[in-house]
Amino acid sequence: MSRKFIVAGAQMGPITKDEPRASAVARMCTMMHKAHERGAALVVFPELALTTFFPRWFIDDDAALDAWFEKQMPNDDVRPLFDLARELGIGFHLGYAELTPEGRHFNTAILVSAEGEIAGKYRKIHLPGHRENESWRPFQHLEKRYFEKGDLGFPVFDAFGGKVGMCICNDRRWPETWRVLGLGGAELVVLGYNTPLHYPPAPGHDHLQYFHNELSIQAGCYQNGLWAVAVAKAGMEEGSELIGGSVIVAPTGEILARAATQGDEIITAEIDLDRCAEIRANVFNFAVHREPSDYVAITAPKAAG
Ligand code: ING
Repeated sequence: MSRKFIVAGAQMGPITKDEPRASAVARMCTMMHKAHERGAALVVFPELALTTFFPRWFIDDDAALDAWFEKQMPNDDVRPLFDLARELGIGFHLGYAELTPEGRHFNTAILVSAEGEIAGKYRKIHLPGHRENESWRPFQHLEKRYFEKGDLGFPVFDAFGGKVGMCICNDRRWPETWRVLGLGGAELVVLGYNTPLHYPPAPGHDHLQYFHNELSIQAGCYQNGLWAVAVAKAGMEEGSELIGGSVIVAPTGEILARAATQGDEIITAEIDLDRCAEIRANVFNFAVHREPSDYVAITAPKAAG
C-alpha cells in the first residue's frame, strides 16, 4: 500500500516574554484543528514553541533561567495539546526547553503519535551562538550557555508508516545532520527553528537568511533522498525579527509548500515516503556510491584549541 499522507507545518508568530504557556498551547490547538481539517496526519510545531526565544537575553539567575524550561513532558500546560492529538487522531512534533530530573538543560524536540504517546525524542546537537554576554550585540544568542549538547545522537523512529528523524534549527545548516539521519534510514525529517533576520557577526548576510534556510533544507533533502517539514517561530518577537519561511521539501529538493506570512500559519502537502527511493536507489544509493574510506576527515576529532 502507498505510504502517502498529508503533513502540516504549524508556523507560529511571536510569543511575548509574558505570554503564558497556556496561550501558546491554545494557539497550537487552534492550528492543530486547522491541520486536521486539511487531512493532516502529522503537524509540526517550531523549536522552543512554548515560550519566547529566551536565549536572546543574558539571564544570570538560575531560577529565572529554569522558569523557561519544562520539568516534565507532558505537563499540565501542554496536556491540552496531547489530549487534542488523541481526540483528533493526529500526531505532532513539539520543540521545548527540557530540564531533566538530574538538572540537565537541553533544547529538545519530541515526536508524539496519533495516540498522544511520545514516540521519539531528540536533543539539539549543534548549539549556535556564544557562552558569555557580548554587549556589542543588539541581542544575545546564548544557546551555548543555557543548553548542553544533545546526548541522544540523531535517532530515527518508526512512525507514521515510515522512518522519521528530527533535528533542531542550527542543526539544519550542517550537512552531517542530514547525512547521519539519511544513513539511519530517515525518510522524513521534522524540525523547528527560531532564526533572527539579523546575524550580528555578519550583518551583510541578513538579506540571505531566507535563502540560507531553503538552501540548507533543500540540499539536506536532495542529498539524502528524504522529505522535510521545517517550521519557524516567526515575526517581530520582543524586538528581534525572526524569519518565517516555513517549508515542506521533497526528496528531489523541490519546495512543495512555503509559508506566506510571519504569523500563525498552517502549510500542508501530501508526501509519499515511497518517493525517497527515486533518490536513494539511484543518484544517492549509499551502498553503491558512497566512499566512506575517503571521508575520514569528517569524523576526525577537532584540533584542540
Ligand atoms: N538559530 C539560528 C539558526 O541557526 C543562526 C542561529 C542564525 C546561526 C543565522 C547562523 C546564522 O537558524 C538557532 N536557534 O539555531
